[in-house]
Amino acid sequence: MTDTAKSSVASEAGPDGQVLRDLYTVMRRITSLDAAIVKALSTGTMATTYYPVHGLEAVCACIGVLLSPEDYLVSTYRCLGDVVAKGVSSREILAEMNGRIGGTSKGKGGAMHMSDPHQGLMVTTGVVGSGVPIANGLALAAKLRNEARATVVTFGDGATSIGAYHEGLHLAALWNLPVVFVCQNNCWGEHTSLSAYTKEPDLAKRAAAYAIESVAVDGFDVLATYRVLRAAVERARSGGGPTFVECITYRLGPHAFGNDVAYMPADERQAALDRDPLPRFREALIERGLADAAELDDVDRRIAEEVEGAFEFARSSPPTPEVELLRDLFAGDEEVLRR
Ligand SMILES: Cc1ncc(C[n+]2csc(CCOP(=O)(O)OP(=O)(O)O)c2C)c(N)n1
Ligand SMILES: [Mg+2]
Repeated sequence: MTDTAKSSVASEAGPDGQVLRDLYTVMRRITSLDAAIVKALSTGTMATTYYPVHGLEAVCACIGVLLSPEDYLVSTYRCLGDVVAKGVSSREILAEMNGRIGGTSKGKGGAMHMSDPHQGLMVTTGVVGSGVPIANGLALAAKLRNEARATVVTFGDGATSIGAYHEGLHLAALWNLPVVFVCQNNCWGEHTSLSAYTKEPDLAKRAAAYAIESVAVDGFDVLATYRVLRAAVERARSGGGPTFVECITYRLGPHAFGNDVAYMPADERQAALDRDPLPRFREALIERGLADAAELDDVDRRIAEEVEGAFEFARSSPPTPEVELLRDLFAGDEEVLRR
């Protein structure tokens, strides 16, 4: 573990013990599910397009622990961590990814289009950058209704070169919207590195040009990320307006399941793997006496069982029947179907 990681656990009055345990639990749930999905795809027991999330778990867990079901979240195709963190059950996630009726959208959305409005998970979208204006709309609605809820939108570093993103930041600043823009900077847009596709890789600096409070944080450092995101969510809830948070991480796997990683500099990737957020967090918690190994092993065991049970559930949930294809498309569609 690096000194930076140690000091961020040791210094400053951080979150209490329960929050630390919650962060660990959510991170473990994300990484276990991600690894189990990759294994199921590798062995052919599951078939879907999948964008692995290893490397994002600390950022996602912080968002999840900070938000309540009343707060909104808008995410992308690389959404597993966000969806888990927002409280959607592993069972429903896997059923959705497998096209089963027991999924969050009755199996009709699939891996890239998960939503669960009851948990505040409003949209996940495959269109890069499109979550930003959607989040603005949700935040504007909350503002007009005087609701103290925050809207968080996550997107990749590549999205910061999309037009809708810039229009969205501009408008959010102008209207002082209660939204938190969380850039999950994994240093890659598909197979192109951040430094190769933009002249200004300091994404927080670019966002600040819209007169938005902007901050960059090490997204592998759980507690630093938690502190920054907590301030941003509180600012949104209390009418302080939007915040841009650049969480600097690294994509520890391929862009999509099945892609190779040969184009990624091996030493750069290895250096990132050496900073793998969950093992470092676990070590820091134990070293600082904030949790003991047996307690964390229990969490790991419980989650391993949960993930296994979720696969069972997904397998036993019936495939989505054809009659469902025309349902849930438009408001009042039940009536249309009866005609
Ligand atoms: C508007 C649009 N343009 C192009 C694509 C194709 N595409 C899919 S993923 C991706 C990379 C986006 O990179 P980034 O925003 O950094 O997200 P990451 O995949 O790294 O999480 C691209 C270009 C798309 N889905 N939508
Ligand atoms: Mg990226």
